[in-house]
Amino acid sequence: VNKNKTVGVTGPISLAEPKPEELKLTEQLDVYLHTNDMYETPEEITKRIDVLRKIVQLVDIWNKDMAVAKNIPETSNSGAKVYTFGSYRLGINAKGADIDLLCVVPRHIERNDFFSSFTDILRGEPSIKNMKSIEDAFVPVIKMTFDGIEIDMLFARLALTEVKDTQDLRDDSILKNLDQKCVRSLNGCRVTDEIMNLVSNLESFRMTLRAIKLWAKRREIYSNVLGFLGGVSWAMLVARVCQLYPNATPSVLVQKFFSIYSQWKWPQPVLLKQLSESNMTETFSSWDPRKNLSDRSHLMPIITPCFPNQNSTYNVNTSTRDIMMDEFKRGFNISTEILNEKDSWEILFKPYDFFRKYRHFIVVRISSSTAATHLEWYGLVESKLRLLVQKMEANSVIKLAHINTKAYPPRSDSTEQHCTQWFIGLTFSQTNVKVNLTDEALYFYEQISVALGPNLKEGMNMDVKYLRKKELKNYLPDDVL
Ligand code: 3AT
Ligand code: MN
Ligand code: MN
Repeated sequence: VNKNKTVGVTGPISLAEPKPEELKLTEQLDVYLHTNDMYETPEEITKRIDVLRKIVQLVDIWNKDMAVAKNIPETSNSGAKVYTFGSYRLGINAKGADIDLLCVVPRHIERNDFFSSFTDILRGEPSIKNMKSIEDAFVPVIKMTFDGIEIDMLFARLALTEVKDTQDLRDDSILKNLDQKCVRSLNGCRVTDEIMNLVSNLESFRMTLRAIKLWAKRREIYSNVLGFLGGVSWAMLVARVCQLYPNATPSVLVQKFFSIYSQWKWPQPVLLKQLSESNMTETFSSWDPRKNLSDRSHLMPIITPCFPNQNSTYNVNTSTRDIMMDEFKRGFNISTEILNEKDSWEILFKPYDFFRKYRHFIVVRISSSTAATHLEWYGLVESKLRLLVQKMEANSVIKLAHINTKAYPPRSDSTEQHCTQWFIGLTFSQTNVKVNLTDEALYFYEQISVALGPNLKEGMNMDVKYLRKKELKNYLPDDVL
């Protein structure tokens, strides 16, 4: 650890070294994280390495095939290389997490080859189940389960004749002449690598991030698609705290995290370094509220540290921001008590008691005739739920609309086989109001039907309904309430 390295847009707030009590609290935190599935066993770690090795072997087979098909002499750098990103690359993956991979190829191999000849090779591998290639997505991806481990595999084609083992993906010049899909696919890797580069004490960063991720999941505020924050945003928030307190131990970093973000003057952005300068700004637009009107409406900007800089939190709305700010304040109070040895860690990680917190709810209930249709239907409805929340927020009668990040199955006595329910907790700005949310529901139906377009399948059903607290028991499985 280089203790004098300055990283970040401003210098550190404190260089204080940990005190013995703080180290003891860090140890207790680590025990808590271990007993709550935030670490894998040595066997699980070995299994991941095995799976990765097998994937690289399959890529090597493909490389040989490609050399022949493209009539290119096969050298060690002529084929595809596999990079990891996401939580596995950060070294913080919990039990059961996926592995995020990026396949980087030289210019003679095309995306089309990845989604045809490479997927053919994957199909021949008996350890691979549930393979799904999604070629026409915003970020094309092959999803699969390899020996029980979920894999997301992206693809990027560089404008180079060779990809060397030492190729650093953080180098901006590799983006030149790439198509948008490749730039987006490279982005995950570039961001993960740059975050790690911008933090001086990786071990402290990792433990703190594991703690914050567990806390965010327990408090129901971990979900990019629903308007809360996803893994990359949480990682950047923690990284910034590590920059400000480079020598602090995780018990202190957790408390500083809450202290800083409970007082943060949003929409002031969180930055890990100055916005990147580039001569490619014409081709790839970076987040910049001085230039782009739309960037000015972002409520909680947390900006990725490489070009093109992006706001990782554009889904945040005023309800989700207020909910997260309340959680930061709660976290600050409790973690301060913990540092004063008046509370224990488990208080901080107490699950959010969603169904007791509200008296009024909206249930969005979907069902499908087959499992395959349901997967598609689920993804589509989930990706639009924040629009319903936003619409409800715009209604002056509603003070807060809180979407629960967990989706629930129906009661065991339900006749529907493929069914999912989401719940929104409501508070009103006046008492004794007569609620009529028909407009909001209609708006949501319309958004869904526009998004579905011609993909509407028979057996896709949806129902949006207002519920009082006492009606929840007719919808939720017994063990939830
Ligand atoms: P987990 O441990 O997997 O829960 P993670 O941080 O690895 O945490 P993900 O696997 O969901 O989270 O995402 C890893 C990265 O993949 C983050 C982002 O750069 C990219 N990514 C995730 N979801 C999408 C998406 N829908 N479209 C494009 N990129 C995505
Ligand atoms: Mn992941
Ligand atoms: Mn993933």
